[in-house]
Order: sequence, then C-alpha cells, then structure tokens
Amino acid sequence: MNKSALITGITGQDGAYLAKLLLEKGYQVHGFVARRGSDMRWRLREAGVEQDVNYIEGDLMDLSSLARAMETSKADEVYNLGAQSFVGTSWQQPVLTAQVSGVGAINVLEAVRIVNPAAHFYQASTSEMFGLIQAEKQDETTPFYPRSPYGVAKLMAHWATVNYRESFGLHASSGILFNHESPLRGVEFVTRKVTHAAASIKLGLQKELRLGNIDAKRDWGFAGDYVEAMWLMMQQPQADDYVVATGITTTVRDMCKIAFGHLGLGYEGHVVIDQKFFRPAEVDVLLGNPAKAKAKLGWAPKTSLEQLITMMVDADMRRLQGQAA
Ligand code: NDP
Ligand code: GDR
Repeated sequence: MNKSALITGITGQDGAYLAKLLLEKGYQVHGFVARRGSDMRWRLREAGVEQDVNYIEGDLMDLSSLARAMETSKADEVYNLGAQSFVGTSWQQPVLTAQVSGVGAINVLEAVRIVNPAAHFYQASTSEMFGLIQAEKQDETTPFYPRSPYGVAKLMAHWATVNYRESFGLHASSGILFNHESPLRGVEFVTRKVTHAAASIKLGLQKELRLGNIDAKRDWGFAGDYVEAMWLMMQQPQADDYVVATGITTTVRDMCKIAFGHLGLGYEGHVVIDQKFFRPAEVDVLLGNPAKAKAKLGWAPKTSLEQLITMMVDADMRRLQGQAA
C-alpha cells in the first residue's frame, strides 16, 4: 500500500515542492486548501502536479474541517505548512496571524491526536523564532526571542508540537527552517521581489525597485532542498526538532548585487530605499547551524545562493518575456 500524506498550505511555495517530492516517492497526496476566489493552484501547475493531488477544502481555523481531512485522507504523514507567513503583514493582522499560524497548528495537532495518533506530524517552524538572539550560529539549543507577531505565533505552534510529543507521545517533529526561496516564492518576499524587479528593469517594464532595510542578513537556501529535510524528519524512528539552514549569511544588498549582476546591471542605480518597507522591529541577522540535520538525517543543502538567485532571475525573465509575447 502506498503511503498517504496530508499537506496543509499545499498551494504555497513549499507545498508545491513537497507535493512533487512525495508524488515522486509514490505517496497519495492530499492537499488541505482554503476556499479562495482566485487561482491559487498556479504553483502546483508550474511544478507539474496540479492534477495529481486530491484537494480537500477546509481552513486551519476550523478544527472540524481538519478532522474530516484526517478521516478522508487516512494520512500516515501530516505536514502543517499552512500559515499567514509574511512577516510584514503580521503587524497589520496580528490576530489573524496568531489564529492561522499559531492556533491553526494546535488544531492540526488535535485532529491528528483525535483521528489518528499514529500519524507522523511535521510543523513548519522558523528561524524567525530566534529573532533578537544572536549566536555565532543559531542551532537547536539557541534560546528564542521572536520580533514579530508572526514569530510569536510560530513559537506557540513550535512549543505545542513539543508538548504534544511529550504529553501524548505523538510522532511530532518540528523543522526550524531558515529562509528558503525559489522561482515559486511569493513576490512580496525580498528575494523574489528583487529577482522579479531586476528582470522587469532589464526588459524596460520597470524603472526602480523600492526596498527597506538592505543591511539585514539572511541565511538563504533553496526550497527544493529544504522539503527533502522535512520528509527525512518524518522517516526517523523518533520525532525531534531540527535546524535546516545553509550556514552562510548574506545581506539583502549583496543578494541584490547577484540578481542585477546576472543581467549585466548594477543595483545601485535602481534600488531606492523607502521607509515604508522597514519593519517596526527587525531581525538583523539569521545564520543557522545545520550540523544536527547533517549528522542525524544525512541532509545537506545542494544549491548555492548564486545558483538560487540566478535560477529565480532566469525564471522571472522567462515569465515576463512570455507575458510580453
Ligand atoms: P506560503 O506563504 O507560500 O504558503 C502558505 C500556505 O498556507 C498557502 O498555501 C496558504 O493558502 C495557506 N494558508 C494560509 N492561511 C490558511 C488558512 N487559514 N487555512 C488553510 N491554509 C491557509 O509559505 P511557504 O510555502 O513559504 O512556507 C511554508 C511554511 O513554512 C509556512 O508555515 C511558513 O510560515 C513556514 N516557513 C517558511 C520559510 C520560508 O523561508 N519559506 C522558513 C521557515 C518557515 P492561500 O495562499 O490560499 O492563503
Ligand atoms: P523574512 O523574509 O521576513 O525573513 O521571512 P522577507 O523576504 O520578507 O524579508 C527578509 C529581509 O529583507 C528585508 N527587506 C525586505 N523584505 C521585504 N519583504 N520587502 C522589502 O522591500 C524589503 N527590504 C528589505 C526584511 O526587512 C528582512 O530583514 C521569511 C518568511 O518566509 C517567513 O515565513 C519565514 O519564517 C522566514 O523567512 C524564515
């Protein structure tokens, strides 16, 4: 019998890569999707798997829909990727963010506990939980100090995952993932905003790019590599928490240099600093230590930042040229 997986947030960036990975491994893939007006399946279509997923409608804020999804999917593995995941928006919608990204995870844990406590559970935790705490490199022992309503909500979900593991013996694991990007990244996030703008400027469709704090540093990896770490965590005999990162940090400024440079452009003449994109509280530096994931899961990132950003710029050029045609 093929294994069955239920993925919340399947219409997001990671959802598309994870669905593709699991389908390649022979899983039946069930996607838990919120009802939306517009076409939210474009990433699954670009990943070539839109028709291979069984879609189950529901909402992370509705426990009954999650319990039904557990019953319908008969899932052996449950990946909770659904969230209000944009840090900037979390100051505008702190309550919704807490409900979806925080309480939503507890709803999924409850659905697992009630319907099938033998299922393995994955929580999409985040380096945003470290926030203000700067270690030489952040790892599983680094304390947390979130800096945004998003980080606060994710910390609740993270501790709920640990707590359900300890209280009920659930196989509940948490991946503390550092920023990961791809051509399927939402355009509100800084890497895709930059690669999309660089391609638009190159094609004469846009003149300038307005950004906030370009001195912020992030440990950026490729989403396609990171979903493999999620799957590996679910195959372990014991559930645990793992940092997933590259171990290299880069400023937004230097990431811009790579993107514009790939098209033979200088970023300086095009980037305009705009206070609107600064955050009320910033996470200045993120830098992770993936040693535990390497030792226990045999996982290592395969894609450099240069490869990642040039892949994204090339994809944006193709899309924009396609639109123009
Ligand atoms: P995305 O923002 O691309 O995807 C989020 C997904 O959650 C979408 O499918 C969205 O659907 C869904 N969703 C939002 N609200 C609800 C709701 N109320 N009910 C059901 N589904 C909902 O995120 P990523 O793919 O980038 O990230 C996946 C997960 O990993 C998220 O939890 C994120 O917080 C976390 N994470 C991401 C990192 C990264 O760098 N990408 C790093 C660390 C953690 P819709 O679009 O229809 O609203
Ligand atoms: P982040 O990603 O907040 O780290 O959260 P984002 O790409 O939004 O910001 C990264 C850094 O870039 C700075 N920045 C800008 N950011 C955006 N979005 N737009 C701008 O114009 C801009 N200018 C500068 C930000 O201030 C920040 O320092 C992502 C999300 O995927 C989360 O869900 C996830 O948990 C974390 O990564 C790890």
